[in-house]
Amino acid sequence: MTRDTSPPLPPNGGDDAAALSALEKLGWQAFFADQVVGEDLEDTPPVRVVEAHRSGLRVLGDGIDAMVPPKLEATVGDWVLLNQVLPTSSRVLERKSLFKRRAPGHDRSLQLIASNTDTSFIVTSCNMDFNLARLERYLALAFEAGVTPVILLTKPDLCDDPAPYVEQAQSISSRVPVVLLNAKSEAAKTQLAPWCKPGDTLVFLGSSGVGKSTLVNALFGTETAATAEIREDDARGRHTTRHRHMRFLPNGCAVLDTPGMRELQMAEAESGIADLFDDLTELATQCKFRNCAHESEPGCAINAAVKRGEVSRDRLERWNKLAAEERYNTASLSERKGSDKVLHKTIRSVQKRNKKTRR
Ligand SMILES: Nc1nc2c(ncn2[C@@H]2O[C@H](COP(=O)(O)OP(=O)(O)O)[C@@H](O)[C@H]2O)c(=O)[nH]1
Ligand SMILES: [Mg+2]
Ligand SMILES: [Zn+2]
Repeated sequence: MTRDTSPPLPPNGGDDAAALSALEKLGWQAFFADQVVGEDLEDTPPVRVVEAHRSGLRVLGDGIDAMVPPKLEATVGDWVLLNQVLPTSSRVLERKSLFKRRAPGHDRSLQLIASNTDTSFIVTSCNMDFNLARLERYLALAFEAGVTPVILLTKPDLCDDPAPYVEQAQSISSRVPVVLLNAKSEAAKTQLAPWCKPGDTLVFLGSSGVGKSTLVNALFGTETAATAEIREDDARGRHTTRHRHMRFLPNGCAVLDTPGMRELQMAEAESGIADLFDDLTELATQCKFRNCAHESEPGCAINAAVKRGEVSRDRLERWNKLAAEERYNTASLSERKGSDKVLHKTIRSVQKRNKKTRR
């Protein structure tokens, strides 16, 4: 594994940095300070999780740089009151936001991706990576997390006409800004500046190869984040992002780079999906049947809107699919947590319905 050993904090001395305390430079805010009383601060100093590895979590605080064994239920971005005697018993402070997905594979557990982020950059390129359904997945999870999403469209310089990509991305939701940017250009840093506020935490999400690390490097004006272009010393392979890694701009803005996620399964994201597809959620309240599946039921307000050309059938199908997957995964998660007969029944009925609607 490639380990970036560069110091994540900017050196002292910059104008911005000088005014901030060590914790503020890591993104410490009143929201977290309010959860801590005086004695806590002395016995269990606050630290932030800045890296997640299989072997554990790297935490940073005022004069602290330590590894905590992976047993602690925390993720990158979390603020933790570090129990220096028994690190795995440290207290994780309440989160401002949490980006999570269903873990890949058959484990049926949740994977925590990033916490306490303010803005999530959903990165895709003006090429084959661009996929509306996948963007909608990221956006639903971001809405669920309580994080402001922004779509970043990279590699406009490698495509004949980026306009159709921009149009499609803009069609997803009027509430999600779309920024077209060449990640390798000087302009990239300026284009992202509106979101790089002191104390805020940004996360870059998206498939492998879309330019997340290149954008992180653009923000820092350095080449410290591993991008696919750079060869590893031992020439074993390409130098790409292998783990989630948070670094800090001189103004106290935290930036989290992540490796590409191949699978992005919905779980516990019902309100995020409802939020992203708020027009359809609203229309559904006018369907004749409360449990309308918006397929071939009589009196379906959504299908009527599709017939009138007001709603795209593809979008309706993507929403139905996402919502069904969410229900299934959430039910099986709850089942895993505590076996419950009602939930068994829900899972079976969703499975049955999925079978019926599979074409
Ligand atoms: N021409 C061009 N190349 C880009 C752009 N964004 C990223 N790249 C290149 O795409 C490759 C993958 O970028 P990287 O940042 O490692 O992607 P990541 O996997 O998302 O972190 C690198 O060779 C970058 O130089 C862009 O906007 N334009
Ligand atoms: Mg990367
Ligand atoms: Zn309906």
